[in-house]
Amino acid sequence: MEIVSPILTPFNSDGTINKEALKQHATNLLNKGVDLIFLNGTTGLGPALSKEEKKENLRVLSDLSNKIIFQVGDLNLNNVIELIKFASDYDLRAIASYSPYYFPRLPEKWLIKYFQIIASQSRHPVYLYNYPSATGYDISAKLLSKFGLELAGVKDTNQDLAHSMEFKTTFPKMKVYNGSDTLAFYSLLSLDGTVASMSNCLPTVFKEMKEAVARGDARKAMTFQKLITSLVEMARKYGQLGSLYVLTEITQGYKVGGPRPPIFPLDETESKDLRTEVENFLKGLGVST
Ligand code: ELE
Repeated sequence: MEIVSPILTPFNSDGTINKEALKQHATNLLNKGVDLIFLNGTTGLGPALSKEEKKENLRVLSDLSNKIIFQVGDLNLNNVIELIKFASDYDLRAIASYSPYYFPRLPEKWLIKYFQIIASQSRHPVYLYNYPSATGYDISAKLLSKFGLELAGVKDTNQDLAHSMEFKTTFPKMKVYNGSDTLAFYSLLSLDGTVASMSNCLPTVFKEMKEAVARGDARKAMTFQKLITSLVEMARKYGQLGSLYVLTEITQGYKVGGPRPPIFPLDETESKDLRTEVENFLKGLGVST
């Protein structure tokens, strides 16, 4: 049972990556009980990072590399292969990729071919990052099975937990994580773990939820899930990706820079309103974050 944090990428106001903030944030998350870091994911603004920036993120976290799943997806397969080659010098947990996206009506065969090429190039285990609502393509257990493609793991970002569980029943050895914050408790309970964006700002809550699940205290674990879901709702009002930077600063007490447009930072009033709402909400609960 693992908590995987899709780490945000901290940007400076000039749009460059704030490397010190990234290092500090990753170290803090792991110290507080996060098991693995998912680098260059959606929360890390992966599709908006250049291949050089994706490499830079791994270089910055090279000391922690055995706790890293390195996301290499790109619409240019040459870039993907270059990132896989780059990653071969690091002792990673796995590499991962979302499917090609944007282009409509890609044949199933091409989608599978993309992952077959990745698997043939990587010396590390390969995890599928399946996020149908973002990519437009569902690389389901059925599709993998239809083409006989076996991968080492999957992060399935899907509101349908049964869809994630199907990977486990079809491929019993596959590591299966669900990527929805609102299903984190259920993912810890029934899969190999959760990849949850809110673990950026609530690492201790996730750790305590995992411990509650481990000792069979589902009721307690549910109280943590409710807290996580409430924060998701607060964050979504202002744009979840931008809000996470503010939430992390509020709960962790250090600055993690901001996002990079077109993922816009919250303006001053929005940040203040979010802070007030979150602080009031957390005050009554007496939980550590
Ligand atoms: C999730 C998104 C999913 C996290 C990543 C993640 O950032 O790489 O709102 O459930 O679609 O994919 O946070 O968010 P929802 O794995």
